[in-house]
Amino acid sequence: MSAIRYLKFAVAGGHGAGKTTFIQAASDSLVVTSAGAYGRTDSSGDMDYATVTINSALVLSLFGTEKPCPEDFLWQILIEGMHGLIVLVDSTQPARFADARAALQILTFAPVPYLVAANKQDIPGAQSPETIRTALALDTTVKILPCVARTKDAVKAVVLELATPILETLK
Ligand SMILES: Nc1nc2c(ncn2[C@@H]2O[C@H](COP(=O)(O)OP(=O)(O)OP(=O)(O)O)[C@@H](O)[C@H]2O)c(=O)[nH]1
Ligand SMILES: [Mg+2]
Repeated sequence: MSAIRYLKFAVAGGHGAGKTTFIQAASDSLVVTSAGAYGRTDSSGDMDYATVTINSALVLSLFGTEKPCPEDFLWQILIEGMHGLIVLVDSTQPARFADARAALQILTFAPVPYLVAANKQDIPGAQSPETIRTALALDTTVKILPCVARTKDAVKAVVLELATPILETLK
């Protein structure tokens, strides 16, 4: 029997991109949120956390955060030993696509494998992953996957797309 692997991922993206929804859909437990640590009132929280049992061999910790916040101790805890980064984009809000660039700045603190999820693809008028790639000037080596964060299977597919190659490197 193979050992259980534990991976730690950040789920980042702008206000309303779907971070809490994504983590809740992936998780079998309730998402824990550190509400109000920065005194913000415009957000469902500053950092989300949940564990996700993908299968008998893989358990994930998912942390939701908007972008780097180096002065915050919770953020310091997040990047310690982080294995991967998922950046969510609200595909229906082209004016907010630049939020994803801010989230990608996390890579300057933790240079880990990452992918971009073009979220809210179920909403009419959502921009395609390739349109978002162009808008964010991401080259073709960056994975951009379509996503509906309200759907457990879609969320797990995104998570596995990032986890699978990371697990290969840990073998
Ligand atoms: N239709 C649809 N709605 C979504 C999807 N993902 C998120 N939403 C909705 O979008 C809104 C914002 O989602 P949240 O998960 O709260 O976004 P967030 O990134 O956690 O936002 P903040 O914590 O405020 O920064 C909520 O009303 C969600 O139900 C999706 O894939 N499809
Ligand atoms: Mg949230």
